[in-house]
Amino acid sequence: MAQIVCITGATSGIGKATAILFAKHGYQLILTGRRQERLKTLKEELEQQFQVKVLDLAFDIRSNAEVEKAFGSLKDDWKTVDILVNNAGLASGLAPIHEGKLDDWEAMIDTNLKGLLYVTRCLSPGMVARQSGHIINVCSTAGHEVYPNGNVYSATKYAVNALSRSMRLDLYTQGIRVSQVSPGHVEETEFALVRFHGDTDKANIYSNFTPLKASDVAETIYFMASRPPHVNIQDILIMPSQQAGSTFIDRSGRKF
Ligand code: NDP
Ligand code: 8X3
Repeated sequence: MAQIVCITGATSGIGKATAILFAKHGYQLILTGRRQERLKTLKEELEQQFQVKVLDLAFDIRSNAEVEKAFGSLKDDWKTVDILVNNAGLASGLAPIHEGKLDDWEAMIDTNLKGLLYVTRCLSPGMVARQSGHIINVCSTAGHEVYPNGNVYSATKYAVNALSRSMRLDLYTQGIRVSQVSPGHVEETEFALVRFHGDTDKANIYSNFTPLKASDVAETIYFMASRPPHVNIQDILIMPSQQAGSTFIDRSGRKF
């Protein structure tokens, strides 16, 4: 039977690219996000193109009640999730700490941190019972270094980094792998548009250098997931060639 991978935040960007790649490799997929129509369209496309089974679960990851309802409703043939990719997340706003908006802070903390915890709490007991599984968290360069105005987004990604490391300590004796990918700037996502609340001018941050593509991060996730069982990749920090840190970006043009 095909392995089951659950990817949160599969309606766009890195999550969608990861879904496509795992489908290409024949995995059974549970795809989540709030935008139900997008999930349905992606499900139909992947089922048709790759002859794989796809289950679409539309819910808001910020609500533990919705998370528990969605995963509590899984039929037997969907219950044994082998790989969980905790990808859903966002940056909301880019402001100094004294001007930050509470709604932005709460959206980031509730999604990037609490949402990741809710889903992990739902799916990890099954992995422990089966003594098998792999959790892959999508962190960021922002989980390794801070930058001006990135304050709360960075704080949530530092928390993801801490959780990846502590989950690993909790689960390594249970036959469960825990990995993390930490990307720099990634285009073919809605990340910048979401960060700047739909302002396309402000979100135009990729035109003067060549960032990573969502598919580059998807390939990294797939690489970690497809290592032999005795190999646990702890973290892959991946940046565009024109980026050498959160605040070091060669913006002299798209070189690649
Ligand atoms: P996108 O905005 O393209 O994708 C974000 C995904 O998260 C969407 O599918 C969205 O689905 C989902 N999501 C957001 N909020 C919620 C919610 N409340 N409930 C359920 N799902 C939610 O951005 P990316 O692909 O770039 O982001 C994916 C991850 O990668 C994030 O964790 C981000 O922090 C991280 N990252 C991104 C980088 C970049 O430069 N793009 C760099 C480093 C890390 P929907 O809106 O349908 O709910
Ligand atoms: C996304 C990359 O630099 O905007 O995590 O924080 S950054």
